[in-house]
Amino acid sequence: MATRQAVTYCRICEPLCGLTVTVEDGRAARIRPDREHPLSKGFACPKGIAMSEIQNDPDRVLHPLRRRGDGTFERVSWDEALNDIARRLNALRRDHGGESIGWYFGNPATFSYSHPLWLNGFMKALGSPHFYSAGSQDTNSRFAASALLYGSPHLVPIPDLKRTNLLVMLGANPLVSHGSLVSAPRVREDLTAIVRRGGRVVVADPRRTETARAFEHLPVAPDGDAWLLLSLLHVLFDEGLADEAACARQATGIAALRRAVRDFPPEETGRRSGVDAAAARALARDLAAAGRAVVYGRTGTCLGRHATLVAFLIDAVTLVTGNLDRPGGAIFGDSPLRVDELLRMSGLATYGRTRSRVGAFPDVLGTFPAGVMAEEITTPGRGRLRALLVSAGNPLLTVPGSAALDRALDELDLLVCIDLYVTETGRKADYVLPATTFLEREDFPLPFLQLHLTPYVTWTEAVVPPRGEARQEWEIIDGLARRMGLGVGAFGPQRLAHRLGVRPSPRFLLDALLRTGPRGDWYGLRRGGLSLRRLRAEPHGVVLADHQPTGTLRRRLRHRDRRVHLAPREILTEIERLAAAPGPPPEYPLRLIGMREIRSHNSWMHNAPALMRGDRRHAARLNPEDAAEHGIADGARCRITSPHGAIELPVVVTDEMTPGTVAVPHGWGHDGGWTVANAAGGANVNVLASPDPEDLERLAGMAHLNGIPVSVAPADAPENVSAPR
Ligand SMILES: Nc1nc2c(c(=O)[nH]1)N[C@H]1C(S)=C(S)[C@@H](COP(=O)(O)OP(=O)(O)OC[C@H]3O[C@@H](n4cnc5c(=O)[nH]c(N)nc54)[C@H](O)[C@@H]3O)O[C@H]1N2
Ligand SMILES: Nc1nc2c(c(=O)[nH]1)N[C@H]1C(S)=C(S)[C@@H](COP(=O)(O)OP(=O)(O)OC[C@H]3O[C@@H](n4cnc5c(=O)[nH]c(N)nc54)[C@H](O)[C@@H]3O)O[C@H]1N2
Ligand code: SF4
Ligand SMILES: [Mo]
Repeated sequence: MATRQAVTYCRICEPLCGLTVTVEDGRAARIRPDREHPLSKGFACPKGIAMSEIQNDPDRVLHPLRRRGDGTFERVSWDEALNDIARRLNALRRDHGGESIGWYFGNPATFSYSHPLWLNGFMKALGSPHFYSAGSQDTNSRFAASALLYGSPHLVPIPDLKRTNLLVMLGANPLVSHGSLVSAPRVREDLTAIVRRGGRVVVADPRRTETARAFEHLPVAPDGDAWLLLSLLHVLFDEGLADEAACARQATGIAALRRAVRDFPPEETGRRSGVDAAAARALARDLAAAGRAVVYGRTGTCLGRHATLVAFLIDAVTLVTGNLDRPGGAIFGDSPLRVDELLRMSGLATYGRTRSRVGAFPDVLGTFPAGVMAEEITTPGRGRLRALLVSAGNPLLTVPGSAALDRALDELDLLVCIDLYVTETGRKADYVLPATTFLEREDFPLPFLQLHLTPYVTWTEAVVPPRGEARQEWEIIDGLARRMGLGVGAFGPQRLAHRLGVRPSPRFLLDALLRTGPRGDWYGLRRGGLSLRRLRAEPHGVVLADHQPTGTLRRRLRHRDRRVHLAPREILTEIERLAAAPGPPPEYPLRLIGMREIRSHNSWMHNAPALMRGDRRHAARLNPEDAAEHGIADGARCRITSPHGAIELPVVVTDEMTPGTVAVPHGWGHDGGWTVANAAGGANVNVLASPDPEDLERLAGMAHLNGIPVSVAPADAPENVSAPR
């Protein structure tokens, strides 16, 4: 047997941990953490290790599949599949225009350097606004806030964990999620080090999470963050704690912001934030006094009713306490590629340049909220969405209002999924096209370069050849575009090349961007500069500096006045809307929030036996008081009902939940082409979320997936309900 060790990096979540793969006869037999990786230094979580099971999964789709009339799939050749898809898409273009064709790309797409590049080019060539992603269930509020604050949607500050004295974390659980919108592979160590050097980590969360337990827990009400942050700003201004010099130097709109928060003293907001006045005042004072402090928020704050406002206020607090763009505060990561310029030149760095047909939502980086897809499909008239392609996503389990989306997908003329599996969404598809896993493709961490706490760059070759007939997404897109007579060009240079009749590969493009970037070798003019060849020679990657730079704000800002805008009209309006927001409906007394599990990854790793060991079950978590009040015993099945649907799950009664909240992980309730995942049972929690575009957050179209009003009751006949097998 031919055995070799290959070095690569994990592309499941954001730390991008280094991996060593044992390859036996061209097969990825085993995965271990890469001890020589300069940042992850031998760390990898169970998901990364279990990727070998996904890689070799007998349930993987290895050939293009076409749906038969009876709902089963038959194998077809790539030519048959792509020719027919191209023909049908071109017929739609002819009859209804390019705007009848849409694309949804899921979370794993952003871990490939080539997939988003080719996809953007394809959608641009098509001229379709129907571009959707997991972003409206994840980060788009953060991008919208950055557009308002900095004039640049992709300029996202990262918390300088390595140098801060006080980290206030809202709605994030990095000990499980391993960090998001910041790449820090040994995040537990980084957090522990803050405490060890005399600092503090405060975790504001409705659940006493793994991270909250390890540090200081500040219980908050679901959707309470905007109230809390407004009250912190109130105290900072009211008690004269604002860093006036920083405000004057960095921002405009301070006076208007000060006025806007006047009516939000902690004594008033406590009822909505769940944080009592004394605690909020103390936190504001601590933030002002810490010297080096930073506020950081993640999905817990992005999937609420006021997500963009919350993301905005997080940076506002950081700025007003003098902690923006300085060591230990929130800092702006640099990239060895000219990402800012490239995005701008390619017209990709947009917010609100166009509006969606349904709901009139502003685009965020060229995409519309996935929460409107269902209505875009069912609403007649010009611009109706008639064909949908889905790559690396499973919207039926991840987008709000699953039942409505499920029905809407049936009305499509064509649904195509590009995936590793026949997912729940894929089951409904006319074609399922097999994609390579990340072990089967070369890669570069393009969107994560600016998010690395320690500036770092790496390149990997494919570790094993594709199984079966799996293809990389860019190749599939290219094949489709050729057949449709479209030129795929997202980037200026790429477009130019296409016009000249050349179709440069992603690898070629990347090398050119790297070599002509700020750290490039300029084709030999700069010794020791970066090039693909140099990165190939350093498989564990290259650390570029100890820390991301600070003092770069002025250069990075895109507002013409080179100031952070602290009082844009959109935000002042949101604050008014917040103040007028009605309380929750009395018939749904509890609030449903999400949670992530260490051995799950959204909806796609429940088929790996190593992750499902120990009879894992999908369950809801409920506080003992609520359980008693509603007559639900630990381990019993409960029924959770929202205005939009109901699910049944076993209950774990635990005081880690604050009273009045229920937590349910998403991505369960499988019914696709997977053996292990289907057998695990569980329920699709997103049937409880609203399918109504009216219920999406206004400024970024964020799905409302945290803080959903629900009621709970014992499931009708506990013994008779079929328990998860
Ligand atoms: N209720 C609730 N819903 C949520 C969330 C929540 O917290 N609560 N979180 C939201 C968040 S943050 C996210 S990111 C979304 C995720 O939403 P989605 O991206 O729609 O869903 P995933 O489950 O990540 O599905 C990824 C799919 O890509 C496939 N895949 C994996 N690798 C590759 C690859 O390299 N190429 C291709 N072509 N396919 C691949 C997998 O098999 C899987 O089917 O879910 C969102 N939904
Ligand atoms: N093991 C594992 N790791 C993952 C993933 C996974 O599915 N499994 N998914 C990856 C993805 S796609 C992402 S985007 C990241 C997400 O990374 P994180 O955002 O760090 O992950 P979550 O565990 O969802 O943390 C959200 C927290 O917000 C809390 N919360 C809910 N509602 C509110 C609220 O209204 N206010 C506040 N303050 N808190 C609230 C929840 O209790 C939860 O603890 O994780 C990534 N890493
Ligand atoms: S934390 Fe786990 S899944 Fe995420 S990159 Fe590291 S090994 Fe991969
Ligand atoms: Mo995500």
